[in-house]
Order: sequence, then structure tokens, then C-alpha cells
Amino acid sequence: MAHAPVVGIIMGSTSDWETMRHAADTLEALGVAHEAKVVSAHRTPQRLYDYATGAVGRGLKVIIAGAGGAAHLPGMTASMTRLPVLGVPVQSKALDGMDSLLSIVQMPGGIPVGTLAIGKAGAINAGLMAAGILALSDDALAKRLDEWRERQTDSVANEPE
Ligand code: RP5
Repeated sequence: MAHAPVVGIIMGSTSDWETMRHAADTLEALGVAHEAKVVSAHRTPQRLYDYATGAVGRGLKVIIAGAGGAAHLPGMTASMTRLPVLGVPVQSKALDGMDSLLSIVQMPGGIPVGTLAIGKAGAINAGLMAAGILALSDDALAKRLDEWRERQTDSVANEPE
């Protein structure tokens, strides 16, 4: 049987998956059990409420939330759970993701969202940061994360080709 997910990846739209799949791929590479769901703060508010309030009880440890434009998903999620929420600003068409970034990063004091970079880099790093948080209490994962980082270091060329 597959392991129960400990990281929940949520996104405001299926159109965000192109970005958010990089968080899923990163967690997959590190052997971290995760799930991916479409949960929109604006279009499916009840689904968001149910997801955020049920997250602790279902055994999730970290939530990665990606959204674009008026990106309220990470902040609203964080308002309803004490789990660490990592926000990924999706690169929007109209404003290139600056709207997403500012919507996610400017949380009022009291409700934190750990905001990553816009787009693919942010999604990858959200996966790595979620793994890093979990590795604090999981030695086997800590070893896999160290090895992943070593492989990355070894893959960097000394000179351009
Ligand atoms: C946001 O609106 C989503 O997170 C997405 O980035 C953006 C556009 O959504 P679609 O119109 O492509 O469904 O809620």
C-alpha cells in the first residue's frame, strides 16, 4: 500500500499544474509521500475550508500552495491550519507573476506563509523546503536530501561547454 501523504500540494487551477508538478517531481525524487489537488480560494471556497481544516487530522505535515493572479490560496490556507504553508507564486499572463508574488508574500503578522520564487524555481524549492522540514525528524529522508544536494553539486560543470 502506498504511504499516506505527508505533503499536500494544492493549486488554484489545473492551469497551475504545469508549474506545481515541479514540486511534486521534487518530492517524488526524494521519496516523500505527497498528494496534489486543485483547491481554489475563489471558485471552490468550501473545498478550501474542508482541505485546510482537515489537513492536520489527515496526517499532513506541510502544505505547498500555488496560485496565480489574486493569489489568496496560500494565505487563506494558512489562516485555517497551523501546518507550515509554503506559497508558490504562479507566473501569470497579465502581470508575469508579480501580482501572484505580492498577493502571497504580504501576509499580515500572525499568519505566516513561506513564500518562494515565482514559477518553476519556486515550485522546486518548495518541494526541497518541505523535504528539509520533514528531514528534521526523519533521518532517512535527511540522508536522501543530503545525497540529492551532493548530486546537484557534482553535476555543475567547471567550464561552460
Ligand atoms: C488562479 O487564477 C489560479 O491559481 C490560476 O493561476 C489563475 C488562472 O486560473 P484559470 O483561469 O487558468 O483557471 O486562481
